[in-house]
Amino acid sequence: MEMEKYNHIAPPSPEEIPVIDLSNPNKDLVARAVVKASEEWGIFHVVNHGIPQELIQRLKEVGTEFHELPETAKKAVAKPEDSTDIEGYTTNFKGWADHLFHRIWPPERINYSFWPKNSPDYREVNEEYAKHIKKLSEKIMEWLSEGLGLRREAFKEGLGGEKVEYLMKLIFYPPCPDPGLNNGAPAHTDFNGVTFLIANEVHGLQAFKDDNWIDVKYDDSMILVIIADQFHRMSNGKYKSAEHRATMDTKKTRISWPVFVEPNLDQVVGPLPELFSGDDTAPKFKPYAYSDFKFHVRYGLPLD
Ligand SMILES: O=C(O)CCC(=O)C(=O)O
Repeated sequence: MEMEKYNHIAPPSPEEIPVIDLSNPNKDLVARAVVKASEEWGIFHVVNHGIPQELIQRLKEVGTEFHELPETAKKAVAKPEDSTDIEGYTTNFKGWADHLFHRIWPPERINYSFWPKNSPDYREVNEEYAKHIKKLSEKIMEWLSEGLGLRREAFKEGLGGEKVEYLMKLIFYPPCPDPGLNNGAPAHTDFNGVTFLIANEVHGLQAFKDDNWIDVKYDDSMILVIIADQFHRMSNGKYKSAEHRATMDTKKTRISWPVFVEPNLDQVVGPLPELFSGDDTAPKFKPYAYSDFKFHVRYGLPLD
């Protein structure tokens, strides 16, 4: 959800985004750290997440190779002009950036015509990454469910179960002579359930907390987890949908690879009904079909 009012460059705050080590054998401690970070920040890093470093490196390489192709070659996966779907390559889609979207899960929703053919490994690497991200995402959903006292399947089921979609977005932010002029990605929260992000060595992502923009610092060992609007609503507001934005570098191209975990367009998502059994807490949000939710936000219509 975009929030233009915050679209200014403010001095960063010294606070640091939480880093959670998923290899800690005390899984209760890990689960509690994930829940706390989701309640207080809505954004956190995970390390020792089980996704092989080499796979992440290959994912970045095949994406960077695509970026380095001539513009005419990139048009092979262009988003068709009459398309009502999001998949495909667009330039200056929004802000100072080029984007390539393609789904990586579930298999029946994959359209390989939007997957670049420049690298023979592109498909294998992305398919492998999809399996790992799905596993990580489902683990985090289990912890978030249990953190609310629910069955561990509650979040996944609420988002659509086996129909949950994983949307890869490659974002290329070219160098910008005056980063103050334009933000690569204006301040917003994500529409979907949860987002997993990696990026190249050029930093630029910032998160908004307690009236400050905080620089998101990362290294290759980290995957950034961003709690988004649907998880905020499913948890009846307990988990925070993190506002964030991307600034640009004056000299280098920044590339990021967020994967958006989202309901399919027909899935109706709202506060999880199990939250309201037995006490007098009332739902704070109305349920919406995901397509309808996006429509409301995009056109600034009141939601609740
Ligand atoms: O490029 C980034 O680091 C952030 C991208 C982002 O916020 C988005 O695509 O929603």
